[in-house]
Amino acid sequence: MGIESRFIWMDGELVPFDQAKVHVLSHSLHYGLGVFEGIRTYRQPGGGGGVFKLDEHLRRLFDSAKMCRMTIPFSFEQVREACIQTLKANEYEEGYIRPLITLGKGAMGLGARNNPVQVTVATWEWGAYLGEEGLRDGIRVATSTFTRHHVNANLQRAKVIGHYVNSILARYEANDNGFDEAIMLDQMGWVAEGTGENLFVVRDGVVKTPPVVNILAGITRRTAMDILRREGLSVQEVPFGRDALYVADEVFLTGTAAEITPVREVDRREVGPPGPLTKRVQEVYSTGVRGEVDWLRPYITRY
Ligand code: PPE
Repeated sequence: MGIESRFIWMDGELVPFDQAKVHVLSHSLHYGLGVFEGIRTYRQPGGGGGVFKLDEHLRRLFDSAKMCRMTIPFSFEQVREACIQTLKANEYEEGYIRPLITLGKGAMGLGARNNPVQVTVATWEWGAYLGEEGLRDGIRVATSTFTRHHVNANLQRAKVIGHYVNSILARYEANDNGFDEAIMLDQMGWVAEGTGENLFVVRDGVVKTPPVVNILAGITRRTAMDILRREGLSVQEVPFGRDALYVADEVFLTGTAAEITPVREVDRREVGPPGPLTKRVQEVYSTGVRGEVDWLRPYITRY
């Protein structure tokens, strides 16, 4: 398993993997303005692949670009078709799709805005983001010394390349200290999200998740909330501090790459093995994305 594939879609055509190159003077490479998505496709009953929530992800991609004043030179339909075409060309039934919008070469400097906007769609096979063991038994996390972006320092709702420097610093720190993942707190100390995941906490049957003010509006987060609601549980979107994690019955992370990852320890306080609600969400999610849950089936684009 690796990120190699046969083809990558670039600006309207499939090009062989080794030829999918950009110029070193591409604006995005220097300053981090660019937007992207992460989408997963799963094997469906009877064979063939199915992309989960493709339109939701592409809507967020176009929204992210709009917020960054980037005009994508292809229609929604064309980018949608590019995703399917790339999956088919690479013959993936299970995989990860990475649409990427970048600013190419031309002018330099922060005021440059007329460089060509480039669109790339790559696909690769991606296993458990935080490890198979983590997915099964839960991961160990630590709150980060790096603060999540202030709401007015970035566009948290947008999935911007440059935002991820903050995430990478936190992730490296957590890993260097022996933890699997970092939990980011905002400038007030409220729990925001993981470096690439949203977060849920359960105590006495009450489920809470931070509100979408300074976090990415996760598509898996929304799915997890829908699953819980269908189980008769309401999810409170309220701010809480790290103390809520220390006394939680269950904590789990959600993300396209991470799917539903249980957390078994926070800052050396034991949360315990994956609990019943976490396991239920995990089960409905992993079977649902594979076409086995009626109400989730409309969110799957088969190809
Ligand atoms: N918060 C952040 C900061 C984030 O990057 C992601 C996705 C989420 C929340 C969850 O969003 P959603 O995928 O819509 O449920 N992170 C993507 C990138 C991971 C990477 O390392 O690359 C992903 O999961 O695809």
